[in-house]
Amino acid sequence: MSTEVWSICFMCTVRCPIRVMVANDDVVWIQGNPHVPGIEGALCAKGSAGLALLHDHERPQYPMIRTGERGAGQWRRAGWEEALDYVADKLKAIIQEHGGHSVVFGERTNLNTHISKTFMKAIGSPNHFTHDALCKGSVNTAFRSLTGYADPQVGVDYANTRHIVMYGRNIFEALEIAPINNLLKAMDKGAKLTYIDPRVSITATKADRYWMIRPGTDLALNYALIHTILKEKLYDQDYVRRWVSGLNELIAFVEPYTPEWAEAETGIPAGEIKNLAREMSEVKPACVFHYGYRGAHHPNEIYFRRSIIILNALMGSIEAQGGLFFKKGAAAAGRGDIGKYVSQEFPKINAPRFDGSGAEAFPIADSSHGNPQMLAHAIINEDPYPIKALIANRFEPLQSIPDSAQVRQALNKLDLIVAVDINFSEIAWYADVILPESIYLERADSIQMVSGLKPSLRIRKQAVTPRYDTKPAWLIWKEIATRLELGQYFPYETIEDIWNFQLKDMGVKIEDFDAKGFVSLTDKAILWDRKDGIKFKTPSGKIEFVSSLMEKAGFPSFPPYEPVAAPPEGRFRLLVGRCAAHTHVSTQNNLLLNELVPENELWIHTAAAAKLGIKDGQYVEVVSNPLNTNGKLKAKVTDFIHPEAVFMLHGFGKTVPAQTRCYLKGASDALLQENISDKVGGSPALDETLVQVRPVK
Ligand SMILES: Nc1nc2c(c(=O)[nH]1)N[C@H]1C(S)=C(S)[C@@H](COP(=O)(O)OP(=O)(O)OC[C@H]3O[C@@H](n4cnc5c(=O)[nH]c(N)nc54)[C@H](O)[C@@H]3O)O[C@H]1N2
Ligand SMILES: Nc1nc2c(c(=O)[nH]1)N[C@H]1C(S)=C(S)[C@@H](COP(=O)(O)OP(=O)(O)OC[C@H]3O[C@@H](n4cnc5c(=O)[nH]c(N)nc54)[C@H](O)[C@@H]3O)O[C@H]1N2
Ligand code: SF4
Ligand SMILES: [Mo]
Repeated sequence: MSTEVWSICFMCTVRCPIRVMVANDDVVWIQGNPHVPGIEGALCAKGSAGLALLHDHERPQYPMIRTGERGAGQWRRAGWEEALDYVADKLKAIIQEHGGHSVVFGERTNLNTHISKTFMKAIGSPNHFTHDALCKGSVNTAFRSLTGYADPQVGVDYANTRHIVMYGRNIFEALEIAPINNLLKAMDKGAKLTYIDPRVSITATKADRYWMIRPGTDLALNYALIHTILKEKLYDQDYVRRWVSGLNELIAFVEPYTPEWAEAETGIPAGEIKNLAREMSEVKPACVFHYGYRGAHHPNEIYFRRSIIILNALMGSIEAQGGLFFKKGAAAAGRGDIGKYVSQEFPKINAPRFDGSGAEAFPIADSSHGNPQMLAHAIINEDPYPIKALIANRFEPLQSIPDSAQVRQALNKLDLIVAVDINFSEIAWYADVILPESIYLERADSIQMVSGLKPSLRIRKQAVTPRYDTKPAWLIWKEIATRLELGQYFPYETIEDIWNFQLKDMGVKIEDFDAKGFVSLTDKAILWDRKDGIKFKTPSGKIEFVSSLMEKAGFPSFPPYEPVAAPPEGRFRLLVGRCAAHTHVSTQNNLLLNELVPENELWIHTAAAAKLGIKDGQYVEVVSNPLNTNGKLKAKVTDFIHPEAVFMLHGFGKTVPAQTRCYLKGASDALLQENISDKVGGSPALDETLVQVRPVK
């Protein structure tokens, strides 16, 4: 007999709701939550491989304290009391001597982020950062510059769209279950997909129209689309009149950017560009120019993402059925807010952030997330002050921040590195202390508020007893804080205490989750009235084509387009991305997923490979500059990539021997990438580095 436990998958960050079947304290089956629209029982390969993670012996099984050199892999087993005392004693000394701000805490946003942030506020540090800037910081800034909302507050109505345009949004590989199911249903009903990427991804193969664009030139394409839409009056005139400011400035700006001009820059025929503009106009406002998820390709990213949002505004598709919508939260459903410990009163923190977020380096980037790409610079140069400790919780600075050799060198200057992880990641192996977290199937976490057209709450309950001597992170932070005499900010003992605190103003009880694993806060989709009710949060209350946020900070809304030069002979633009079988840097050692995709390959165009004497399947070496020579990986010689580019999957080239299945397999993109940022939007440009490729004899 098995029992049903409602939970939330965490094999990747999408957090699909799941139904876990448990027998004899073991997981026997995982599927998507059948009651949740869009999920309907479905799970991806990574979600199914949660079983292999649970039973994996190659993950940290107890707290460990380093005994040898950093990264040398010499450890001693510690009990929890000893390991937590060790961390607390070191932190106490560091905070006393250098102040709370000398401690930096990096994490991938998760259900307990409100508790991690509480920990940092309690110790007096402004330096909590998330992965967001590395992911979609420029999309965030672009949205704020136009609408006053950040990108997580915006969603796509895939189910009702009639035409969706995706720029490198490789949704069928870099996947999210509900959006894909909804998009496929819409496509069955006749919705069109236009896909633009220098590489023929799986999404390209499913599209109605595919354009192999010259890398880095999407902005030129969009200016030409806008030019056509304005010239042929293809836009939603009522919507634009009511909701947009700055149309005249846009008209004047795009005047020179004709489709013929864009053809030369992008390689896409002018007639095709005009056709797309007309087709989108025919189905407006039920159409989407997708703003992207992992947004940071090139340094002009902010203007590219703004141009996408401007196209949606012209189509009237912002807050429209089949278009984009603003996600509604508890308040819109007439409920009180979900409780967050971080909303307590804390002593004031006067120190600036370590990463220039919201300050000189990145004046308009979202400082609630920070800019982790500044970590190495800040440590090495003690700019703006010395940093002494890093806590990495579910975050991998040694694979997720460009130029990882520099990051590794910088981290070695620290007095303390603590890793809270479920894997022997590169950062765990380089840390002074590993505090192993129980995996998602072994722990319960804070309740998730899911904003959307129909806001709801979801729950992760504990499915099974931890296989090893591990703990949930929400308990780890409380335990360390208590040792620092800051326990008053963590007024809970159990997960039920946390849940009750979160739900106290919502009119929802824990039992309400029992039947379906989620609680809907409303029956009806909440869309604002397009005539008069859209609540844009810009100073003007409109979509600001000329952005007050940007102009105030001294950034022009419409700088002239800067042409993208082709790489010099013998060099290629290094593009990176994901595959359906892996999550970023987390799953390469998973028994099942490793079998599906054991290493990464280098996609290279047939003609370029021939010139270099490289054959399909042969090992090559990729070099970005003399310092960052990387490991070898196999060449995939193909016509399905633009000749100016090469491509590799992110997350390989790992150097931790304890992960035997992925040890030294493939190459690491982070080692090759230069740390070049979009200074306005806030994200590092992950596809900007130029590399050379050599056959390995
Ligand atoms: N399986 C799986 N799914 C995931 C994730 C995962 O790790 N694994 N992670 C999730 C997360 S956090 C994110 S951010 C999303 C990422 O979702 P995506 O951004 O859709 O995914 P990537 O794989 O990064 O794809 C980037 C694509 O952009 C293309 N590209 C590069 N340069 C250019 C250019 O100049 N123009 C255009 N048009 N295209 C370009 C690349 O060739 C590549 O195909 O995926 C999410 N879903
Ligand atoms: N070079 C390069 N850098 C990139 C990208 C790229 O394509 N190339 N992509 C960018 C993008 S889009 C993103 S979203 C970020 C993602 O960057 P990260 O957040 O660093 O990557 P993840 O693979 O999601 O996971 C990070 C760590 O979390 C651990 N982990 C997984 N589950 C748990 C858990 O339940 N508890 C704890 N405590 N730890 C856990 C994993 O073992 C791993 O060490 O990287 C960005 N940086
Ligand atoms: S997309 Fe897959 S791995 Fe990610 S949460 Fe959903 S089921 Fe899990
Ligand atoms: Mo991401």
